[in-house]
Amino acid sequence: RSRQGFTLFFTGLSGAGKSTLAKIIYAKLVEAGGRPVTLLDGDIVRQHLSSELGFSREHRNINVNRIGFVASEITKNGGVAICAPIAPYTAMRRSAREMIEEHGAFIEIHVATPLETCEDRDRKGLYAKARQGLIPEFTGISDPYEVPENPELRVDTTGLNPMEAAQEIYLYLLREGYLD
Ligand code: GGZ
Repeated sequence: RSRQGFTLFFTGLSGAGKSTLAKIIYAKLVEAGGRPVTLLDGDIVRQHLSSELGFSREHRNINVNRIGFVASEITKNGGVAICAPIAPYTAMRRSAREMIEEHGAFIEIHVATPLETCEDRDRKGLYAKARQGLIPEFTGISDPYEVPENPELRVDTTGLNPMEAAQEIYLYLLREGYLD
């Protein structure tokens, strides 16, 4: 495993903590040295790679496929790709996995913070807007999130601070030999 690249694929609701965890892990992996690390954060991807897309199932599929493709290229070249889309459908996560596992490991991390917690936090005010019907097809409110059945890792950030949650992920990578 020490030579192959891998992809960390965070999935979960808006506000679950995906970006925060992805950024911490990114910094840790950069600091640890070794393989080049690329962060494909949801915001950045939506801005630079998928700016024309909305949130219909079809558009989400296209978005997650693009992320999967870029991550598979990075993985193929021995790098680490860190992705953090909502990726609400099992089928889209499966196709990303299939694409990436041709070249290296796919580590799916379900950020399983419950809707209730995400909605309480509502850091961007999106849940309030979605409840008012101002954002159609909002994941968890008026659009589905299919819970991953067999992720490599599941973290719930409800009772943990982000550093602690990131540490769990880091320890997993160590234990599984990804950081040798
Ligand atoms: C879900 C939406 C929506 C709708 C805008 N549903 O918390 P955020 O704001 O910063 O992250 C969410 C982001 C989700 O984009 P993704 O590319 O990760 O989604 S997917 O994987 O399904 O393609 C949220 C914001 O965009 N946002 N409208 N209707 N999230």
